[in-house]
Amino acid sequence: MKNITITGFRSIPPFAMGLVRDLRIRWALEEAGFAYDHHPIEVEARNAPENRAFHPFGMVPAFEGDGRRLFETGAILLRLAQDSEALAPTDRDGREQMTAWMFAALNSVEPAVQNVGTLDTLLAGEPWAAQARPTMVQMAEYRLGQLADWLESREYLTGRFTVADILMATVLRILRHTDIVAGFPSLAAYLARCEARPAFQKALADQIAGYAAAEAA
Ligand SMILES: N[C@@H](CCC(=O)N[C@@H](CS)C(=O)NCC(=O)O)C(=O)O
Repeated sequence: MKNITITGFRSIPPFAMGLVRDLRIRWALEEAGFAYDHHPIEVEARNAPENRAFHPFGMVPAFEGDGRRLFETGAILLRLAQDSEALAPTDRDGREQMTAWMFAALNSVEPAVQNVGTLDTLLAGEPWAAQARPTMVQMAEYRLGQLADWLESREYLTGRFTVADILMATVLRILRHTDIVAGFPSLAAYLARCEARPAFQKALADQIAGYAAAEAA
């Protein structure tokens, strides 16, 4: 794939650094060895017409490759997976299992995890936040416990590394300010395994360097 551009935010508060979802795409691109341009946009300008034309919800990341545009990290990763065996198996069953785990990360795990993340950050000042938190944590732990069982005997979600692991690991990272993941040894080991990958380290370093450069400018 050629002429790849992804969007991200130019600068963000420290609590969100290393969590903004362009990291998912940067990581996949590093795993695949695809060069790309990063197009930073101001958070405040995310709903400007040119940004909404690229991403209907004014979010990041948006993606362009080979002259074709796409949004939603799951869809972008599926597309990248078509072009790189580093990101996905080539057999039909392997692809189907990978796709199932992509949906599981985005649809079954991320909402429960994101509830806790949002409560602890954007909603932390609300008077009812402390009251709601134990229930939100309990709901996240219920789902994470099931995931931990699955990962007890597996290195990666489908046995080998795929884009599903990029989604799941970045979902788990949303809880990095808590000790929730550490409470599940197989999950903590899985996350550490994913984060130790050189492609992840490079993607993270590049994202953080982008924020530092914006701050210095
Ligand atoms: N489901 C979307 C979520 C993207 C998303 O939540 N992006 C955040 C940054 S990590 C964003 O742009 N938020 C701005 C907003 O919601 O207006 C995806 O996976 O691509």
